[in-house]
Amino acid sequence: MSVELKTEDLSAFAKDGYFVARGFLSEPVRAKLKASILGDLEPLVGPAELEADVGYPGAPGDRSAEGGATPRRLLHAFARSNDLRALALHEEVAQILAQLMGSDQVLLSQCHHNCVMTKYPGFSSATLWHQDIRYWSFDRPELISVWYAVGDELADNGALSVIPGTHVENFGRGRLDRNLFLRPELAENQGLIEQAKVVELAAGDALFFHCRLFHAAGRNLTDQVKISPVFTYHAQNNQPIPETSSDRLPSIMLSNAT
Ligand SMILES: O=C(O)CCC(=O)C(=O)O
Repeated sequence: MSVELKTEDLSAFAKDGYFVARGFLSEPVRAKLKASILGDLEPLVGPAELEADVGYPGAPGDRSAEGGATPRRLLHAFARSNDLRALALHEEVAQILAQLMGSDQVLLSQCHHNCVMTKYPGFSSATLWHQDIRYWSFDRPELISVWYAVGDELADNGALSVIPGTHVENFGRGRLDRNLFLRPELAENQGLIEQAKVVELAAGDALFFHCRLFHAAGRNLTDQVKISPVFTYHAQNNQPIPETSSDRLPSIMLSNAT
């Protein structure tokens, strides 16, 4: 059955750079996914990135510090399990992306995101304001990521915040620091950050967001781990630039995008 995006979701995505598909995963699918991901976390099945590796605010100083073994991302999500593979290739996602991209040939990138983001109590870090496209190299900066809430995502466990509309604005290089995060000390950036909204998600929701949308997230201050699979997609007519990090692995064509 073909999914028709609601007009308000299409307009929200065009105007704000994101929209949330509420209750996207059924309870049995969500529960099975959670069990499969937890199985890869305890004990940790690599490849994985640790909090100590990213060095974001709040992360342990290095792998030998207290909490130094805390995972931050389970990498290569698509290749990890049948549950994650089915999620990455989800037929309804393909149909929604086809409408958002105006193309019925949609591909999953294996090079970007394609991971399960984790936020552990105690040793998680915050992510500063950034656009995902900053390190990605494609013909056009027009990729879309889908972020799934396996459990509830609220401000106190590190839910994403976004600055609506930033996916269509241009930002001079001077507004960003050496790692291409927004420089919070600049008055013009402060005005922008004041417009931020927390995107609260309930377990099973899916957030679709543009690769130029500025977003950030806080630490997990609760006592439960937060786990969020994230996949990124591009249209067939928007290819990775050869020999860049975006071209390390082949993209996977989704079927049933129409
Ligand atoms: O969960 C977070 O801290 C945000 C992660 C994020 O935005 C990213 O890795 O691009």
